[in-house]
Amino acid sequence: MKTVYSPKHLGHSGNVELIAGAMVPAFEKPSRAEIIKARVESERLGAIVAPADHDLAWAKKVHRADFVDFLPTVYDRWLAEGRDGTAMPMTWPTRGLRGDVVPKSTEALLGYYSFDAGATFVKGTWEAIKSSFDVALTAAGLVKGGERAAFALCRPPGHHAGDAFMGGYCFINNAAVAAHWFRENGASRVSILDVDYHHGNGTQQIFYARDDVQVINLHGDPQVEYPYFLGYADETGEGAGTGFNHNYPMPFGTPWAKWNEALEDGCRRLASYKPDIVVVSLGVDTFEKDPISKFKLTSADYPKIGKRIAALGLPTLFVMEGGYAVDEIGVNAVGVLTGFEGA
Ligand code: SP5
Ligand code: ZN
Repeated sequence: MKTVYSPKHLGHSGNVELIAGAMVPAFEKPSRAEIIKARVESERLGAIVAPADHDLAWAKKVHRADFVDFLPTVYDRWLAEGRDGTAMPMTWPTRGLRGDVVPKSTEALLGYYSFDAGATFVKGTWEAIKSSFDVALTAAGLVKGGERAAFALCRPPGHHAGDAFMGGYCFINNAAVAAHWFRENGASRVSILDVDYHHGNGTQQIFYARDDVQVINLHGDPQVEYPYFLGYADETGEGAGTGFNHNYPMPFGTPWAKWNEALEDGCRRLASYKPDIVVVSLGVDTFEKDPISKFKLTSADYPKIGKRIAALGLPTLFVMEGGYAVDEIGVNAVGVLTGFEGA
């Protein structure tokens, strides 16, 4: 399969993050995508192609226009207010505060448009966000054009970003943009299978009331794992979307055998929905050595994920999400793809 990749992600670099009470270099860093790209090359997965420029109108189909329009302005505004370094929010309009006012300060707007402090900006961040969006839509175009599968090597990731909020290293929800694009380009139904360790709260929120995009999420139990406030098993959709959202929260320490039971059940539900396309939110932070996660998958398990997805027999778009064990991220992410190809 082809991989779509842009070097523009490299400008989203040098960010710091606040984790467990300490400021540290961000776990979501450029070497992640570079190591995956190198593994795509050494495994000869297929050609690596550059993305084409796409209109942000496609982002505005799943995100609020004012949110999308804010993103390119953030870092210049941050500098204009006399700051430098990593731009991040530190105040949020939670219960008891005014959710209806739109302040002027950049820090306040960052809080207005986010749910945590994890989506941070440096000078090259917007260009990286835009390139990641272009990568997803270019890869979607390959699948629409008849390829069995394509790999969108997106960075930054997207699945925590909702209609008008960023967070968790995510800004534009690349998988959601692609899924909606498929809907407007010939697909009647699209399934999103999110195998990242963290619940894809943004993806769930975007499609929660829709019956034309099914969302299946396998993840750490939100009672004890980020993003904490969404991803419970009783969240099954609302209105027309009732019955089209499925969550599989799992405890710390979950090994392949248990995780695979959830994958099987998710794939069974997916197949019975009879989608025209599958979009896989591909995170490999389920890995046993992931520095911020607590599942126990091994490198040998990732090809099995790909093989199971291939058995669905559907056109498939893989969209890169998380995975922070950088030394093994190439082996694990590309392992899913070679497992898919070999099946
Ligand atoms: C795309 C993606 O994978 N985003 C993940 C964002 C996670 N951010 C919060 C992580 C909190 C981890 N807490 C455990 C700390 C262990 N030292
Ligand atoms: Zn994750």
